[in-house]
Amino acid sequence: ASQSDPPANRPDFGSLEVYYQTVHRAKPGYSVSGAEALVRWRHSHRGLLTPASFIPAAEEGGLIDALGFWVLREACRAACGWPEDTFVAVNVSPAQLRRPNFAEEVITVLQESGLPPSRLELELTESSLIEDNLDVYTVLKSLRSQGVQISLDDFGTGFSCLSHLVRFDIDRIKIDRSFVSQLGTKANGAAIIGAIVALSRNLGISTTAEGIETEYQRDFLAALGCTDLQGYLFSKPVPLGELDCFQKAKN
Ligand code: G
Ligand code: G
Ligand code: MN
Ligand code: NA
Repeated sequence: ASQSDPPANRPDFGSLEVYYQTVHRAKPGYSVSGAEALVRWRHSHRGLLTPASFIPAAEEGGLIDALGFWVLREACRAACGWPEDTFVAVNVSPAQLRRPNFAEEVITVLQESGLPPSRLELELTESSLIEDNLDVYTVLKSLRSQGVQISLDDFGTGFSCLSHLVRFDIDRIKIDRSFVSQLGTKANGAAIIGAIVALSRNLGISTTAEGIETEYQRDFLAALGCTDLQGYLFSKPVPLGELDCFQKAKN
């Protein structure tokens, strides 16, 4: 490649890193059920940047597809080294779902990495589902028919249209940490989470409570019937090499 090539044509993601935050089964014993991939940008002057500071620019600049597939590839490769009963969750921007060949491209990445589709979970936001006209329905149906799991991130903060859960055959919802952080302080947090968990159980949908920072929150949510738990109490997002839980399981 010559130096005059526009950067967008040959994106260099050498400064990006994927961190992983574990997800734990509420029963038994908070064993690791999987991990969420969270991208970071190691900036030469500004240090380690979190996605909020560069994902919006990547979306606007048309780089989110390339970035998203780079993360997906890294995450699938990493998960091949983890126990077979664990998943890797990858966040997907609404713009990525609009690609006509999104489903086929995800399946190709899975095949190249050797990761079984059932071990990949794609985390969507509800705003992705609202853009009905873009045939997100067909894309998700195709992915699910091949075994890929679909979860709804930040559940409860957006439109939370309950019919989406059924129509799109969602496998999991992630209860936003703003509700979890209200536990023990505001009565509403517990009421909302209780309703979400009860509904999900009846629909056969798994629930991950996010942002658990205290033992009180952990025990309360496990007792409510959340299937999985995630948060700083268990682990912060860490580089792949620091995921001790999987290293021990492998030896
Ligand atoms: O890791 P952190 O808490 O800073 O993440 C902030 C947000 O960035 C999260 O809501 C997450 O969904 C999003 N995010 C993290 N990694 C990725 C990624 O690889 N792709 C997309 N589209 N979003 C991501
Ligand atoms: O929207 P999404 O769930 O993908 O965002 C994940 C972000 O939430 C990550 O940036 C991560 O750093 C942050 N996060 C994860 N667990 C906790 C927690 O227990 N407390 C707080 N304050 N943030 C958390
Ligand atoms: Mn997420
Ligand atoms: Na979230």
